[in-house]
Amino acid sequence: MVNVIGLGYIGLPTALIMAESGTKVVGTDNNSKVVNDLKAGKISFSEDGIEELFYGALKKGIEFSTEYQKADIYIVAVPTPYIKHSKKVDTAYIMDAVSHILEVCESGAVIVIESTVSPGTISKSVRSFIEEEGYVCGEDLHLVHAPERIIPGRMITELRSNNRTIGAEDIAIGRRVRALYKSFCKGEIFLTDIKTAEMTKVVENTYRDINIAFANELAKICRAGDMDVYEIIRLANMHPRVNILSPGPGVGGHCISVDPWFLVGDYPGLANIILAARKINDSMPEFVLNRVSEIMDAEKLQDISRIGIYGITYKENVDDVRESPTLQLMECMRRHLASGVKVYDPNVGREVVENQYHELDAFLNDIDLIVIMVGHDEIIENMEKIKDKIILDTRNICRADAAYRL
Ligand code: SAJ
Repeated sequence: MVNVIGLGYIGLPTALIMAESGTKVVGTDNNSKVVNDLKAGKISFSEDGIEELFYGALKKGIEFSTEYQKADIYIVAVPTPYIKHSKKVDTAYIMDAVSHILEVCESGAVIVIESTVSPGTISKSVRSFIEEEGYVCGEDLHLVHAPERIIPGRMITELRSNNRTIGAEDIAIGRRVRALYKSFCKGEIFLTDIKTAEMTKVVENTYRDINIAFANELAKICRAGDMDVYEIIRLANMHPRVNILSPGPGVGGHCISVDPWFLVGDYPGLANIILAARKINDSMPEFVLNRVSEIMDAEKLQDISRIGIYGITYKENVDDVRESPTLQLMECMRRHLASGVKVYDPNVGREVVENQYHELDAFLNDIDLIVIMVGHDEIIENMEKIKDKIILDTRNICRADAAYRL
């Protein structure tokens, strides 16, 4: 039996896919609303293919509870933010989960941490805590790290197809956990030690953050030098060994904008490119605000309340607003005492900002300048509706001659 701890963006799809593939699974979350909703057949976020998976898992008998269970394998998929002042990983949610597991688990249980952590965390924090509680790791309990790699928007497909890395202290235990993941994952699963698996995961997200920062820096250089950054990246990427990502209004989400900080926090003075990349990406909302102000001057627009921000989520076609560039932009505006802009996102039903609209036509009626912060399919399909607006397109989804760009 597997007890999945944390039923959020990663834990829930993982619990569902394991159950659907025939493993007996109980999903546990300390948020009783999440658990009650799941028991009532409601999922708290949307994701391609998750409904079908949910029904498949229910048929196979998945259960949900606020209580930790007696299980052979525990999978911990809880958030790991960074501590704002030190930039180090905040393990509070993991430690809470592990202490609850210790209350119910039996000898021989395996604890698999899926949450992203900085290299050495599982040994320094989790292992030490377990041993302080009187257990012997490797005998009474086994620790494994199986970092998730799935991308929101394609989670279910990627759960089935991505290669994975699993770090274990004991090769036999690593093989056992690999067999569990193999029940639904067609990708290759590589076994290594825990610290290597921890570092590999952080490196993957840091690599992407640096690549995006490079694109964002190029956007700034090209703006200053009057060059077309998109055309330049397109042509440079024709080179067989160049693959530059796309500039944008900033980097959000709970992964790429968080994990690189762990290395900055643990290796200050060494993590230089990593820190610079974080700073560049974090500077993009301010850069967008400067572009808005330049465009307002160029278009002789004075009324801030006629500006509309399209998109609140951290990227296209998801409903997650964590660390979103739009929220960072709103914060920048507040600092500059600019208020009254209108905001709209088709995927965000709940009220998260002031002057938030829930209907595209009503939003468009009330604005002259639209700042596209997120390239949701909805706006790509409705380009006709914004053809008479002044457009700042931060995602390069409009025709080049129809919009201002970064
Ligand atoms: N972004 C750009 N330009 C790009 C690509 C992305 O500005 O060319 C922005 C996005 O708009 C978004 C942010 O970066 O604001 C992050 O989005 P993303 O799609 O790059 O990544 P995430 O955060 O949704 O998911 C990442 C993935 N990691 C890698 O691709 C290395 C995913 O595979 C991980 O599982 C996930 O982090 C995680 O949970 O760690």
